[in-house]
Amino acid sequence: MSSPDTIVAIASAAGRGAVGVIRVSGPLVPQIAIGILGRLPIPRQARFSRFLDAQGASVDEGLALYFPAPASYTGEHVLEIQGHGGALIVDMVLKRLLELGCRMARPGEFSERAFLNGKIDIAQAEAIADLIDAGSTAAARAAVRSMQGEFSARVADLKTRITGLRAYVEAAIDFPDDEIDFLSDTALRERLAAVFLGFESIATAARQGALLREGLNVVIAGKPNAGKSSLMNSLAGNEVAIVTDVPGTTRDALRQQVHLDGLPVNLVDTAGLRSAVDVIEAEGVRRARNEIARADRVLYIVDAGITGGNDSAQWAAELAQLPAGVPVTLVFNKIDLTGTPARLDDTTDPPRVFLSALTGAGLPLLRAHLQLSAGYLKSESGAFAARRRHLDALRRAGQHVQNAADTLSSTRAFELFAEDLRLAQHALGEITGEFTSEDLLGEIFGSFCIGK
Ligand SMILES: Nc1nc2c(ncn2[C@@H]2O[C@H](COP(=O)(O)OP(=O)(O)OP(=O)(O)O)[C@@H](O)[C@H]2O)c(=O)[nH]1
Ligand SMILES: [Mg+2]
Repeated sequence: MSSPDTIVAIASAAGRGAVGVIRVSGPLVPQIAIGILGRLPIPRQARFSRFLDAQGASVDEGLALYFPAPASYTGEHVLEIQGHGGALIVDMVLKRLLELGCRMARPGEFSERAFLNGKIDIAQAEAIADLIDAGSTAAARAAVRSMQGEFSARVADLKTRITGLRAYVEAAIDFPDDEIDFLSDTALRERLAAVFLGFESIATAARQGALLREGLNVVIAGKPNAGKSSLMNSLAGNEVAIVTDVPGTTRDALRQQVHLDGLPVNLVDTAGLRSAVDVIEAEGVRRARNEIARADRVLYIVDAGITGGNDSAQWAAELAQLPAGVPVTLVFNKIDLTGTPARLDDTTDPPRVFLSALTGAGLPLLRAHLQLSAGYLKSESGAFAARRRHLDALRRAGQHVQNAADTLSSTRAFELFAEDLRLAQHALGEITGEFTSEDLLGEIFGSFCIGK
């Protein structure tokens, strides 16, 4: 295998700053350090140095830090140079480093090398990016937990338990004469129960983390004039959307993020659904339908001032028009006109909320309902910075374990049981990156900032 390139990137933010940080990683680092500093710094000690050009004249001066492999972020030799933060001066130092044999790093390439050298797993790498992008303190705390490997350790623990279960059953397959009756085997059932329990607790924490990271996408939809924009404004706490009594006021999909006790909710107000009167509105309705199809939850607004909330014939037909599989909450708005009290009924399908966007009555009920239906726990203790990719892998792994359990109780086909467990392990391995495609790696690291 050929040795990797030595890569360089500006690690501090672009533009003017007090300090400009440049990072170099790769096999050429020792000779590059001598080239630019005149000597190799003592490992892991900050040293004041001049940064020299090809003629030996100072370009800038500052601190230099040398981390010999493998005790560095990337696992390779790393040199970090901290000079003055002017755009031009940082660029001059960078040019010198390129002359000395580095090439510019791609986004996330330092972290990718850390992954390839076994310093971090994929879930940790993703958490680093999530930490940098965190939009709230709760999300940042969840990212730190994942970055420090708590999420990966829990996944690994689950995998170990499944391995144990597999070994237990495979031993029985190898010795068929021993006639073990698995159905009455309490040790086996206890192991299986422990695996299910492990899935449950990790999935709760991961779902929580994904919610903190990505937020809940809530689309407000319904007939023109139902009060969608009014609801958007009262949830957002300011006049984001234009409200008029003219049906068809909203055309574009309007976005606003709000936080419900730390839960980020991405609200989308949409054009009223009807046969549009002109091409602009028709485009608005098309966009509204697109948003609805992608929503985590649709708030379908019905004007209770017209229907009183009782005319189910009307909105039942409208609901049937929505794409199947998107969770819906029916919101009866304008209860100030009907005199009905604010109310939440989540025993019905879909659940119903009676409120007034105008007076604000019932809004706390709607907020609580959104948190609850998303599975959000107000205390974010133990959440991981999970992504949908992780939730998806957890769900598939859990399904395989469920299949395995079903097989065991119905057919006693141990080979199938063991195979399902193997598939579960494989799905879990996708989270930490044991089984990853080039494409996935490109996608994950490509979204990093340069220099990370
Ligand atoms: N009395 C009362 N009027 C409301 C309430 N909510 C909205 N309205 C009124 O209903 C009319 C339509 O409100 P909008 O919020 O613009 O309705 P919309 O669903 O966004 O309408 P389009 O954008 O045209 O689809 C306005 O005159 C609002 O003032 C409410 O809770 N009570
Ligand atoms: Mg509107």
